[in-house]
Amino acid sequence: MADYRQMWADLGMNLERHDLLCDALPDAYTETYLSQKNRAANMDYYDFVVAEIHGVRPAELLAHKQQGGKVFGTFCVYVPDEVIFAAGAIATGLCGGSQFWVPAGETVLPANTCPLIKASVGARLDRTCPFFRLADMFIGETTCDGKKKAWEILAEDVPIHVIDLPQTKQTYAVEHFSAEIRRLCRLVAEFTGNEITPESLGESIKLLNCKRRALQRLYAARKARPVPISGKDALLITQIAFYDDPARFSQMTDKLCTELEDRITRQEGVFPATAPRIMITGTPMAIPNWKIHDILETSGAAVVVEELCTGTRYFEHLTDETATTLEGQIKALAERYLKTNCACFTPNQGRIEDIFRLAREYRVDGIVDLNLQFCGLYATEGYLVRKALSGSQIPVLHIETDYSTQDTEQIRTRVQAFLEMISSR
Ligand code: BJ8
Repeated sequence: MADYRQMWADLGMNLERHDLLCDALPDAYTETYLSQKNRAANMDYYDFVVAEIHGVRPAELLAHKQQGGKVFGTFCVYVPDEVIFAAGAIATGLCGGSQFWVPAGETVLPANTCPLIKASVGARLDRTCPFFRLADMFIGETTCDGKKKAWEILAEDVPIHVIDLPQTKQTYAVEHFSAEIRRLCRLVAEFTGNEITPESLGESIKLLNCKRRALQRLYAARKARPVPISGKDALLITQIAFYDDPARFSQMTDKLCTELEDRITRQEGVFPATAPRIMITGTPMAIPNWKIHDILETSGAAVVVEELCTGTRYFEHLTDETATTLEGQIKALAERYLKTNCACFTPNQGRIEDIFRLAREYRVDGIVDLNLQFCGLYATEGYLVRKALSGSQIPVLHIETDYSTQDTEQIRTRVQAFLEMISSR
């Protein structure tokens, strides 16, 4: 990575601790990613993004701020980034996926909080992530109890706006969420000093739809047998989508997809065509959480789809682009976002239908039902998911884990037994 120490110091980061974090990443990335065989050549863009993870993009955000622009940090796929971009600001995902930040999170949160929340709060308090320093305002949401309370703690340190997400799919939820998007429009316009117009919102709706279409194309390539890209690489691309420049990301991902489609024509895969095809469903995997994909794929499986927020929930639905008034666009956004099926909704039958549909579309041989430790929402909904799947022919493995590596070998043993069982069917 080029020398960004002055930028990090100016952002008030703890450079000594940050060095420790930077020291660990190259080895972990080489071992997990660069050691993969037969990767697509166009993965070099994403390798570059990771190599420069605390440099290039933060420097772009800083340049935007120096020209008077604002940066908003977000934590959930229900936050309508369109509103932020429509005001000439930049949205960047902030969810923490590293064990490195968990201890700092635990200084203010109960230890039995999910690692995603602990790492997200810890990344801010630890002062070792430039994205958490650069964001002028954080946007939270009322999805789970742990997050709701975490916003109050973060608010002691950084301005935060909380979106009240309805947790029902009843028709009145669209009205409620539309009101919340309207409230966000007012706040963002006031904070940036830039009016949101039907033209600017229309443009940002197209911009983010374009990013979602690129991800849809990427995932469509994963339906092929043999699969032309590893699950690990696809996960990385989705993680990067949360904070890269959306137009550049779409362009680079389309370029990669062209290569993948050529591979499909040549029947060229990263794994043998006989590798068991696995879907992962459950809690999101924020960068750099690659643990379960790595265990599965170094044990002989091919992860072909993720029913996760770092997966299909992020991009499957597009926003209707035809509305020409702010009211029409806000309603279109509310309708689009409420199609996402997070376990914080009740009932959440749509997620189970998604799992069955994705299993068919991606021709999966087995499902890993993944839960981040202490996520009560997904752990509880897991009962309903497994019960629904028990009536199907698809084997399911339930895994509960955190960000540490302590249980890696134990999980590997269970994964190997699961894959053997699938192969012997
Ligand atoms: S839409 S999954 S990104 S809330 S894992 S913090 S739910 S205790 S991340 Fe999520 Fe939005 Fe839902 Fe997706 Fe809470 Fe569970 Fe932790 Fe979670």
